[in-house]
Amino acid sequence: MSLTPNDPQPCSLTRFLIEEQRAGHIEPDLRLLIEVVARACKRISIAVGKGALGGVLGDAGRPGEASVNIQGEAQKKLDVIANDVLMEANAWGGHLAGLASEEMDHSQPIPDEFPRGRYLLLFDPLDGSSNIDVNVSVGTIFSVLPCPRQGCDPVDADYLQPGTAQLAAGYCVYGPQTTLVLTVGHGTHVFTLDREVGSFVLTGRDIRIPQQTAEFAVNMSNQRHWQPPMQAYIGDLLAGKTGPRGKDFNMRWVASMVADVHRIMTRGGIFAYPLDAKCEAKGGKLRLMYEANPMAFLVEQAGGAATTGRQRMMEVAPAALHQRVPVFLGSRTEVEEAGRYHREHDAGTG
Ligand code: AHM
Ligand code: MG
Repeated sequence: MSLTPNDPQPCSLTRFLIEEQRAGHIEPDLRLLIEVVARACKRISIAVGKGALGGVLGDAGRPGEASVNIQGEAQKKLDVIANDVLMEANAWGGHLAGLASEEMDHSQPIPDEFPRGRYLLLFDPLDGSSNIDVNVSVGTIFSVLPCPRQGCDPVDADYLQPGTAQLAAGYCVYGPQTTLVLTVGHGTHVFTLDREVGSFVLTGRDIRIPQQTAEFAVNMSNQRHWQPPMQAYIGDLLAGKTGPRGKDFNMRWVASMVADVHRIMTRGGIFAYPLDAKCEAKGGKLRLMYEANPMAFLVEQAGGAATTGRQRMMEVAPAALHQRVPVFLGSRTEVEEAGRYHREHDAGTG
């Protein structure tokens, strides 16, 4: 076995994080936090992988009385399991001051019996859960913020920081492979779970999203509900080679944001969940704090862009924990192009 600095051993997540700490990119307690979240993701991956054999499929709640979260969405059993796994794993380590989840009405401070840390953790425990029962990829998304008031019980208002304040963000896709994608503000890195060893191994250092793309991801069934700039933008993509864009575009839509974003991380593309007549009153479909912002941080760190169509995502000033926003993210040129349609429409020149 080689112990030289250039040894070709696979780099585990643990080693990667220790090296990030030595490089001054993260504090030791942030390293611990990320390790704990990754460990929780391994447990969720095991639960997801058991499927029907684990009795984990289907709706939460009693038969005929589905349990509903703060978003008014029916919860799946695995939504609840994944939330419990993340809550339990993060309660006692001393690294967090509080946590907030898509599945919980309000944020929760760390219980009094445990030491308080300096960070706030936000997560969507199982994104794309409508796909669980049909064996399509789902995932966990998370975001880490500094706790602005040290030593006291953080409340929802303490979480209302723009995406630019994030110290770390990541997602874990539970698909054919379990893949963790992470940023601490120094590039975006991919780790694949070695199921035999039980450890995440670095398989993509500093990945880059291609600037150009000919692939888009959007729920086309909402087309008639979209606003004019989105109608115009997608209309021009669909027009293909003979249209104003002068090239053919392909469409891919998994309906699991983590899976759609992971494809874009891997080979480029644009993901859009715009405002439509159905979600306009709520401000959008996807949630800013634990879906859009962590994805925006990861995408920007990989050289891509993320906006609301009208504003850089990470500069949106949040007003509520479960706030929703329109989302455009992925290959930089294409996200900028979608923004141009919005600007020209708003200026009356589109
Ligand atoms: P969820 O967090 O309740 O699972 O909802 C988020 C999901 C995203 O993963 C996906 O992009 C979108 O909702 C799909 O919504 P729809 O199929 O309603 O268009
Ligand atoms: Mg979600």
